[in-house]
Amino acid sequence: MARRSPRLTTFLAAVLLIVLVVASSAQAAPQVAAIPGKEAAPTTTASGTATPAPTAADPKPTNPAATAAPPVATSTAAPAPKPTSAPSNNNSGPLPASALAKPVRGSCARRCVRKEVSAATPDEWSRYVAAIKKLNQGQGQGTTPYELLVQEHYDYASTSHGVDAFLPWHRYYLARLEQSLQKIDPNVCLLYWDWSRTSQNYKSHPVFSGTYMGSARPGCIPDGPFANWNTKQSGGKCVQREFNSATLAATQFIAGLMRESPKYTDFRTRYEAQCHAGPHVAVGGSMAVMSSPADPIFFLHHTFVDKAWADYTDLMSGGKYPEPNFAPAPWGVPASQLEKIQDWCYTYDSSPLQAETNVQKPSAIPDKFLEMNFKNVDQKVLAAIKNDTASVLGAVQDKIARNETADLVIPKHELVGGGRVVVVIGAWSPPRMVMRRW
Ligand SMILES: [Cu+2]
Repeated sequence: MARRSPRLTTFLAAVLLIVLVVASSAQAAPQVAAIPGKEAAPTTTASGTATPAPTAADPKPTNPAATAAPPVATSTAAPAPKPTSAPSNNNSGPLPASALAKPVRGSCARRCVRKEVSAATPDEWSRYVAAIKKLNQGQGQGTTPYELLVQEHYDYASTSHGVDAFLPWHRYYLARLEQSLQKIDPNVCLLYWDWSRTSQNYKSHPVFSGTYMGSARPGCIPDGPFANWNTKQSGGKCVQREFNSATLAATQFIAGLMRESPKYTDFRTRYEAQCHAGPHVAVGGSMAVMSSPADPIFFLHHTFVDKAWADYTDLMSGGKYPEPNFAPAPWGVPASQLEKIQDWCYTYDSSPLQAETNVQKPSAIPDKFLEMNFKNVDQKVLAAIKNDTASVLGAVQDKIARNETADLVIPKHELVGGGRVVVVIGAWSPPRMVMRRW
Protein backbone atom coordinates (compact mmCIF):
# COMPACT_ATOMS: atom_id res chain seq x y z
CA MET A 1 0.00 0.00 0.00
CA ALA A 2 2.42 2.60 1.13
CA ARG A 3 5.02 3.30 -1.47
CA ARG A 4 8.46 4.47 -0.78
CA SER A 5 9.30 7.81 -2.27
CA PRO A 6 12.72 8.61 -3.68
CA ARG A 7 14.97 10.13 -1.15
CA LEU A 8 14.97 13.85 -1.40
CA THR A 9 18.12 13.95 0.57
CA THR A 10 20.20 12.85 -2.34
CA PHE A 11 19.71 16.06 -4.23
CA LEU A 12 19.28 18.36 -1.29
CA ALA A 13 22.11 17.17 0.85
CA ALA A 14 24.40 19.81 -0.51
CA VAL A 15 22.30 22.53 1.02
CA LEU A 16 21.54 20.49 4.09
CA LEU A 17 17.88 20.48 3.46
CA ILE A 18 15.19 17.97 3.60
CA VAL A 19 12.04 18.78 1.81
CA LEU A 20 9.04 17.19 3.28
CA VAL A 21 6.05 16.80 1.15
CA VAL A 22 2.80 16.10 2.81
CA ALA A 23 -0.34 15.43 0.92
CA SER A 24 -3.37 17.20 2.21
CA SER A 25 -6.18 16.08 0.05
CA ALA A 26 -9.44 17.25 1.50
CA GLN A 27 -11.32 14.21 0.32
CA ALA A 28 -9.32 11.34 1.57
CA ALA A 29 -6.68 10.51 4.05
CA PRO A 30 -3.38 10.90 2.32
CA GLN A 31 -1.47 7.93 1.20
CA VAL A 32 1.57 8.23 3.30
CA ALA A 33 4.72 6.30 3.39
CA ALA A 34 6.51 6.12 6.67
CA ILE A 35 10.10 5.60 5.87
CA PRO A 36 12.66 4.61 8.40
CA GLY A 37 15.10 7.39 9.03
CA LYS A 38 18.18 7.65 6.93
CA GLU A 39 20.92 5.77 8.61
CA ALA A 40 23.06 8.68 9.53
CA ALA A 41 25.61 7.17 11.80
CA PRO A 42 25.00 8.35 15.33
CA THR A 43 27.96 10.31 16.51
CA THR A 44 27.41 9.62 20.10
CA THR A 45 28.17 6.55 22.05
CA ALA A 46 25.62 4.57 23.89
CA SER A 47 27.29 5.49 27.08
CA GLY A 48 25.46 4.89 30.30
CA THR A 49 24.15 8.39 30.66
CA ALA A 50 20.89 7.48 32.26
CA THR A 51 20.61 8.70 35.77
CA PRO A 52 19.46 6.50 38.58
CA ALA A 53 15.84 5.65 38.79
CA PRO A 54 13.77 7.00 41.60
CA THR A 55 13.34 4.77 44.54
CA ALA A 56 10.25 3.87 46.41
CA ALA A 57 11.11 5.90 49.44
CA ASP A 58 7.76 6.05 51.11
CA PRO A 59 6.88 2.83 52.83
CA LYS A 60 3.23 3.73 53.28
CA PRO A 61 1.28 0.95 51.59
CA THR A 62 -1.56 1.92 49.35
CA ASN A 63 -3.82 -0.02 47.13
CA PRO A 64 -5.42 2.48 44.79
CA ALA A 65 -7.37 -0.17 42.98
CA ALA A 66 -9.16 -1.12 46.14
CA THR A 67 -10.34 2.34 47.09
CA ALA A 68 -13.79 3.35 46.08
CA ALA A 69 -12.34 6.77 45.60
CA PRO A 70 -13.95 9.89 44.28
CA PRO A 71 -13.10 10.37 40.64
CA VAL A 72 -9.87 12.21 41.19
CA ALA A 73 -6.77 10.39 40.10
CA THR A 74 -4.40 12.93 41.45
CA SER A 75 -0.86 12.07 40.67
CA THR A 76 0.47 14.36 43.32
CA ALA A 77 -0.09 12.03 46.20
CA ALA A 78 2.81 10.85 48.31
CA PRO A 79 5.02 8.23 46.71
CA ALA A 80 3.72 4.74 47.10
CA PRO A 81 5.67 1.50 47.10
CA LYS A 82 5.75 -0.66 44.05
CA PRO A 83 2.39 -2.34 43.78
CA THR A 84 1.59 -5.90 43.07
CA SER A 85 -1.93 -5.09 42.00
CA ALA A 86 -1.37 -3.47 38.63
CA PRO A 87 -2.99 -5.24 35.70
CA SER A 88 -0.83 -7.97 34.33
CA ASN A 89 0.13 -8.17 30.70
CA ASN A 90 -0.95 -11.59 29.61
CA ASN A 91 -0.74 -13.17 26.22
CA SER A 92 -4.37 -13.26 25.27
CA GLY A 93 -5.58 -11.61 22.11
CA PRO A 94 -5.95 -7.93 21.43
CA LEU A 95 -8.57 -5.87 23.17
CA PRO A 96 -11.35 -4.78 20.81
CA ALA A 97 -11.15 -1.45 19.04
CA SER A 98 -13.80 -0.22 21.45
CA ALA A 99 -11.08 -0.19 24.10
CA LEU A 100 -10.17 3.19 22.67
CA ALA A 101 -12.07 5.96 24.42
CA LYS A 102 -13.72 8.82 22.62
CA PRO A 103 -13.36 11.65 25.09
CA VAL A 104 -16.20 14.08 25.47
CA ARG A 105 -15.54 17.58 26.66
CA GLY A 106 -16.39 18.05 30.31
CA SER A 107 -17.22 14.41 30.83
CA CYS A 108 -14.70 13.34 33.43
CA ALA A 109 -14.79 9.94 35.00
CA ARG A 110 -11.41 10.80 36.46
CA ARG A 111 -9.34 13.92 36.80
CA CYS A 112 -5.62 13.75 36.36
CA VAL A 113 -2.67 15.81 37.40
CA ARG A 114 -0.14 14.78 34.80
CA LYS A 115 3.34 14.56 36.28
CA GLU A 116 6.84 14.49 34.98
CA VAL A 117 7.73 10.86 34.47
CA SER A 118 10.59 10.87 36.96
CA ALA A 119 8.22 12.27 39.60
CA ALA A 120 5.72 9.46 39.17
CA THR A 121 5.61 7.04 42.03
CA PRO A 122 6.66 3.50 41.25
CA ASP A 123 3.01 2.58 41.57
CA GLU A 124 1.93 5.21 39.06
CA TRP A 125 4.63 4.23 36.65
CA SER A 126 3.98 0.50 36.79
CA ARG A 127 0.27 1.06 36.27
CA TYR A 128 0.95 3.31 33.32
CA VAL A 129 3.22 0.66 31.81
CA ALA A 130 0.79 -2.15 32.45
CA ALA A 131 -2.10 -0.29 30.87
CA ILE A 132 -0.11 0.63 27.77
CA LYS A 133 1.00 -2.98 27.42
CA LYS A 134 -2.57 -4.12 27.76
CA LEU A 135 -3.56 -1.87 24.86
CA ASN A 136 -0.92 -3.60 22.75
CA GLN A 137 -1.42 -7.16 23.91
CA GLY A 138 -2.10 -9.90 21.40
CA GLN A 139 0.47 -8.80 18.89
CA GLY A 140 0.20 -10.69 15.65
CA GLN A 141 -3.32 -11.88 16.42
CA GLY A 142 -5.05 -8.94 14.80
CA THR A 143 -4.68 -5.22 15.26
CA THR A 144 -4.29 -4.00 18.79
CA PRO A 145 -5.92 -0.79 20.02
CA TYR A 146 -2.43 0.60 20.49
CA GLU A 147 -1.72 -0.10 16.82
CA LEU A 148 -4.97 1.59 15.88
CA LEU A 149 -3.76 4.67 17.71
CA VAL A 150 -0.46 4.56 15.86
CA GLN A 151 -2.38 4.23 12.62
CA GLU A 152 -4.55 7.24 13.40
CA HIS A 153 -1.51 9.40 13.81
CA TYR A 154 -0.18 8.09 10.53
CA ASP A 155 -3.43 8.42 8.60
CA TYR A 156 -4.15 11.95 9.77
CA ALA A 157 -0.59 13.17 9.61
CA SER A 158 -1.40 15.98 7.22
CA THR A 159 -4.24 17.39 9.27
CA SER A 160 -2.18 17.33 12.42
CA HIS A 161 1.33 18.52 11.56
CA GLY A 162 2.69 21.72 10.12
CA VAL A 163 -0.70 23.35 10.63
CA ASP A 164 -2.37 25.19 13.47
CA ALA A 165 -4.34 22.08 14.32
CA PHE A 166 -1.09 20.49 15.43
CA LEU A 167 -1.70 21.31 19.09
CA PRO A 168 -5.45 20.66 19.39
CA TRP A 169 -5.23 17.50 17.30
CA HIS A 170 -2.61 16.04 19.58
CA ARG A 171 -4.42 17.26 22.70
CA TYR A 172 -7.44 15.19 21.79
CA TYR A 173 -5.26 12.28 20.73
CA LEU A 174 -3.57 12.24 24.14
CA ALA A 175 -6.88 12.52 25.97
CA ARG A 176 -8.00 9.54 23.92
CA LEU A 177 -5.01 7.56 25.12
CA GLU A 178 -5.40 8.71 28.72
CA GLN A 179 -9.04 7.78 28.91
CA SER A 180 -8.39 4.50 27.11
CA LEU A 181 -5.78 3.63 29.71
CA GLN A 182 -8.26 4.56 32.43
CA LYS A 183 -10.73 2.05 31.04
CA ILE A 184 -8.08 -0.53 31.84
CA ASP A 185 -6.97 0.98 35.13
CA PRO A 186 -8.83 4.05 36.42
CA ASN A 187 -5.78 5.19 38.36
CA VAL A 188 -3.63 5.83 35.33
CA CYS A 189 -2.74 9.36 34.27
CA LEU A 190 -0.51 10.39 31.42
CA LEU A 191 3.03 11.43 32.29
CA TYR A 192 5.37 13.78 30.52
CA TRP A 193 9.05 13.76 29.66
CA ASP A 194 10.50 17.20 30.35
CA TRP A 195 13.39 17.18 27.92
CA SER A 196 13.82 20.94 28.24
CA ARG A 197 15.83 20.71 31.46
CA THR A 198 18.30 18.15 30.19
CA SER A 199 18.35 19.78 26.79
CA GLN A 200 22.10 19.99 26.50
CA ASN A 201 22.49 16.26 27.10
CA TYR A 202 19.08 14.81 26.56
CA LYS A 203 20.28 11.27 27.10
CA SER A 204 21.02 12.12 30.73
CA HIS A 205 17.31 12.28 31.51
CA PRO A 206 16.20 9.38 33.72
CA VAL A 207 13.64 8.44 31.09
CA PHE A 208 16.53 6.74 29.30
CA SER A 209 17.09 3.99 31.79
CA GLY A 210 15.98 0.47 32.41
CA THR A 211 13.34 1.79 34.79
CA TYR A 212 11.55 3.88 32.21
CA MET A 213 11.90 3.93 28.44
CA GLY A 214 15.10 1.99 28.10
CA SER A 215 18.75 2.94 27.99
CA ALA A 216 19.93 5.32 25.29
CA ARG A 217 21.37 2.78 22.92
CA PRO A 218 20.66 2.60 19.20
CA GLY A 219 18.55 -0.23 17.87
CA CYS A 220 15.64 -1.92 19.58
CA ILE A 221 14.61 -0.68 23.01
CA PRO A 222 17.31 -2.53 24.90
CA ASP A 223 15.90 -2.85 28.39
CA GLY A 224 13.18 -1.74 30.76
CA PRO A 225 9.47 -2.45 30.63
CA PHE A 226 9.25 -1.72 26.90
CA ALA A 227 12.27 -3.79 25.86
CA ASN A 228 11.88 -4.96 22.26
CA TRP A 229 8.53 -3.21 21.99
CA ASN A 230 7.02 -3.53 18.57
CA THR A 231 3.93 -2.71 16.58
CA LYS A 232 2.57 -3.50 13.18
CA GLN A 233 3.79 -0.12 12.01
CA SER A 234 7.34 -1.09 12.76
CA GLY A 235 6.84 -4.04 10.48
CA GLY A 236 6.24 -6.44 13.31
CA LYS A 237 9.84 -5.84 14.34
CA CYS A 238 10.97 -3.92 17.33
CA VAL A 239 10.80 -0.16 17.12
CA GLN A 240 14.13 1.43 16.36
CA ARG A 241 16.03 4.30 17.89
CA GLU A 242 19.17 5.99 16.71
CA PHE A 243 20.14 8.67 19.25
CA ASN A 244 22.01 11.51 17.66
CA SER A 245 23.97 14.15 19.49
CA ALA A 246 21.53 17.03 19.14
CA THR A 247 20.85 19.47 21.89
CA LEU A 248 17.19 20.23 22.43
CA ALA A 249 15.25 23.38 23.25
CA ALA A 250 16.02 24.47 26.79
CA THR A 251 13.44 25.80 29.21
CA GLN A 252 14.77 29.33 28.72
CA PHE A 253 14.55 29.03 24.96
CA ILE A 254 10.95 27.87 25.15
CA ALA A 255 10.04 30.67 27.53
CA GLY A 256 11.58 33.24 25.20
CA LEU A 257 9.81 31.74 22.22
CA MET A 258 6.49 32.02 24.03
CA ARG A 259 7.07 35.63 25.03
CA GLU A 260 8.00 36.54 21.49
CA SER A 261 4.92 34.86 20.03
CA PRO A 262 1.79 36.73 21.07
CA LYS A 263 -0.08 35.11 18.21
CA TYR A 264 -0.99 31.45 18.44
CA THR A 265 0.17 30.69 14.92
CA ASP A 266 3.60 32.12 15.59
CA PHE A 267 3.90 30.11 18.74
CA ARG A 268 2.65 26.94 17.10
CA THR A 269 4.91 27.25 14.09
CA ARG A 270 8.02 27.96 16.10
CA TYR A 271 7.32 25.51 18.87
CA GLU A 272 6.46 22.70 16.50
CA ALA A 273 9.59 23.17 14.45
CA GLN A 274 12.15 24.32 16.95
CA CYS A 275 11.11 22.56 20.13
CA HIS A 276 8.78 19.66 19.43
CA ALA A 277 10.73 18.29 16.48
CA GLY A 278 13.98 17.98 18.40
CA PRO A 279 13.19 14.91 20.49
CA HIS A 280 11.59 13.17 17.50
CA VAL A 281 14.70 13.55 15.46
CA ALA A 282 17.17 13.14 18.30
CA VAL A 283 15.76 9.78 19.33
CA GLY A 284 15.32 9.08 15.66
CA GLY A 285 14.38 5.78 14.04
CA SER A 286 10.73 5.02 14.68
CA MET A 287 10.30 8.41 16.36
CA ALA A 288 11.32 10.26 13.21
CA VAL A 289 8.46 9.12 10.98
CA MET A 290 4.72 9.62 11.02
CA SER A 291 4.14 6.31 12.74
CA SER A 292 6.16 7.68 15.64
CA PRO A 293 3.61 6.69 18.31
CA ALA A 294 4.88 3.16 17.66
CA ASP A 295 7.62 4.10 20.12
CA PRO A 296 5.88 4.60 23.46
CA ILE A 297 8.24 7.44 24.33
CA PHE A 298 6.17 9.42 21.82
CA PHE A 299 3.40 9.80 24.37
CA LEU A 300 5.69 11.07 27.13
CA HIS A 301 7.14 13.54 24.64
CA HIS A 302 3.84 14.77 23.29
CA THR A 303 2.36 15.15 26.74
CA PHE A 304 5.16 17.62 27.41
CA VAL A 305 4.37 19.33 24.12
CA ASP A 306 0.78 19.59 25.26
CA LYS A 307 1.95 21.09 28.54
CA ALA A 308 3.80 23.75 26.60
CA TRP A 309 0.55 24.75 24.92
CA ALA A 310 -1.18 24.87 28.31
CA ASP A 311 1.67 27.00 29.67
CA TYR A 312 1.50 29.25 26.64
CA THR A 313 -2.24 29.69 27.07
CA ASP A 314 -1.68 30.74 30.66
CA LEU A 315 1.14 33.07 29.77
CA MET A 316 -0.30 34.67 26.65
CA SER A 317 -3.96 35.12 27.14
CA GLY A 318 -4.15 36.75 23.73
CA GLY A 319 -2.75 33.69 22.01
CA LYS A 320 -6.09 32.27 21.00
CA TYR A 321 -6.54 29.67 18.34
CA PRO A 322 -7.24 31.56 15.11
CA GLU A 323 -9.98 29.35 13.69
CA PRO A 324 -12.08 28.43 16.71
CA ASN A 325 -14.68 26.50 14.76
CA PHE A 326 -12.25 24.40 12.82
CA ALA A 327 -12.53 20.79 13.92
CA PRO A 328 -9.51 18.74 12.98
CA ALA A 329 -10.27 15.33 11.50
CA PRO A 330 -11.17 12.80 12.64
CA TRP A 331 -12.09 14.04 16.10
CA GLY A 332 -14.84 16.43 15.13
CA VAL A 333 -14.18 18.67 18.11
CA PRO A 334 -13.79 22.39 17.39
CA ALA A 335 -10.38 23.69 18.27
CA SER A 336 -11.86 26.32 20.56
CA GLN A 337 -13.18 23.51 22.74
CA LEU A 338 -9.71 22.12 23.13
CA GLU A 339 -8.08 25.20 24.56
CA LYS A 340 -8.82 24.51 28.23
CA ILE A 341 -7.23 21.38 29.58
CA GLN A 342 -9.62 21.27 32.53
CA ASP A 343 -12.38 20.56 30.03
CA TRP A 344 -10.52 17.39 29.15
CA CYS A 345 -10.15 16.23 32.71
CA TYR A 346 -6.56 17.05 33.55
CA THR A 347 -4.06 19.65 34.63
CA TYR A 348 -0.29 19.60 34.85
CA ASP A 349 2.08 19.25 37.73
CA SER A 350 5.08 21.51 37.35
CA SER A 351 8.35 19.97 36.37
CA PRO A 352 10.50 18.86 39.29
CA LEU A 353 13.71 19.16 37.29
CA GLN A 354 16.17 22.01 37.69
CA ALA A 355 16.66 24.41 34.82
CA GLU A 356 20.08 24.22 33.24
CA THR A 357 22.57 27.04 33.11
CA ASN A 358 24.58 28.22 30.13
CA VAL A 359 22.22 26.67 27.62
CA GLN A 360 22.77 26.94 23.92
CA LYS A 361 20.11 27.30 21.30
CA PRO A 362 18.81 23.95 20.17
CA SER A 363 21.33 22.60 17.78
CA ALA A 364 21.14 20.39 14.82
CA ILE A 365 17.67 19.52 13.95
CA PRO A 366 19.22 16.78 11.97
CA ASP A 367 18.89 16.90 8.24
CA LYS A 368 16.20 14.35 8.13
CA PHE A 369 12.72 14.09 9.48
CA LEU A 370 10.34 12.17 7.35
CA GLU A 371 9.20 11.79 3.82
CA MET A 372 5.72 11.24 2.54
CA ASN A 373 4.13 10.77 -0.81
CA PHE A 374 1.64 12.77 -2.71
CA LYS A 375 -1.00 10.40 -3.90
CA ASN A 376 -0.09 9.26 -7.39
CA VAL A 377 1.90 12.32 -8.23
CA ASP A 378 4.92 12.03 -6.06
CA GLN A 379 7.43 11.83 -8.90
CA LYS A 380 6.05 14.94 -10.52
CA VAL A 381 5.93 16.84 -7.28
CA LEU A 382 9.38 15.84 -6.26
CA ALA A 383 10.69 16.86 -9.62
CA ALA A 384 8.95 20.21 -9.31
CA ILE A 385 10.41 20.83 -5.93
CA LYS A 386 13.82 19.84 -7.10
CA ASN A 387 13.62 22.32 -9.92
CA ASP A 388 12.33 25.02 -7.64
CA THR A 389 14.63 24.49 -4.75
CA ALA A 390 17.17 27.12 -5.67
CA SER A 391 14.68 29.88 -6.43
CA VAL A 392 12.51 28.99 -3.49
CA LEU A 393 15.41 29.15 -1.13
CA GLY A 394 16.65 32.34 -2.66
CA ALA A 395 13.30 33.93 -2.00
CA VAL A 396 13.31 33.07 1.65
CA GLN A 397 16.97 33.46 2.48
CA ASP A 398 16.60 37.06 3.52
CA LYS A 399 13.65 36.28 5.70
CA ILE A 400 15.49 33.37 7.15
CA ALA A 401 18.36 35.63 8.02
CA ARG A 402 16.08 37.90 10.03
CA ASN A 403 13.33 35.70 11.36
CA GLU A 404 12.93 32.33 12.87
CA THR A 405 10.15 31.46 10.50
CA ALA A 406 9.31 32.37 6.95
CA ASP A 407 6.95 31.25 4.28
CA LEU A 408 8.09 28.97 1.57
CA VAL A 409 6.33 29.46 -1.72
CA ILE A 410 6.27 26.71 -4.28
CA PRO A 411 4.25 27.41 -7.42
CA LYS A 412 0.88 26.02 -6.60
CA HIS A 413 0.27 24.51 -10.00
CA GLU A 414 3.20 22.25 -9.44
CA LEU A 415 1.56 20.66 -6.47
CA VAL A 416 -1.28 18.83 -8.07
CA GLY A 417 -3.83 17.82 -5.51
CA GLY A 418 -2.64 20.34 -2.98
CA GLY A 419 -0.23 19.62 -0.24
CA ARG A 420 2.28 21.05 2.04
CA VAL A 421 5.98 21.46 1.87
CA VAL A 422 8.17 21.70 4.87
CA VAL A 423 11.82 22.49 4.65
CA VAL A 424 14.06 21.74 7.55
CA ILE A 425 17.47 23.26 7.47
CA GLY A 426 19.89 20.70 8.63
CA ALA A 427 22.35 22.63 10.72
CA TRP A 428 20.64 25.03 13.04
CA SER A 429 22.89 27.98 13.39
CA PRO A 430 20.67 29.71 14.24
CA PRO A 431 17.69 27.38 14.16
CA ARG A 432 15.44 27.66 11.20
CA MET A 433 12.46 25.96 9.79
CA VAL A 434 10.21 27.04 7.01
CA MET A 435 6.67 25.98 6.35
CA ARG A 436 3.82 26.75 4.09
CA ARG A 437 0.41 25.22 3.85
CA TRP A 438 -1.78 25.32 0.82
CU1 LIG B 1 2.25 13.97 15.84
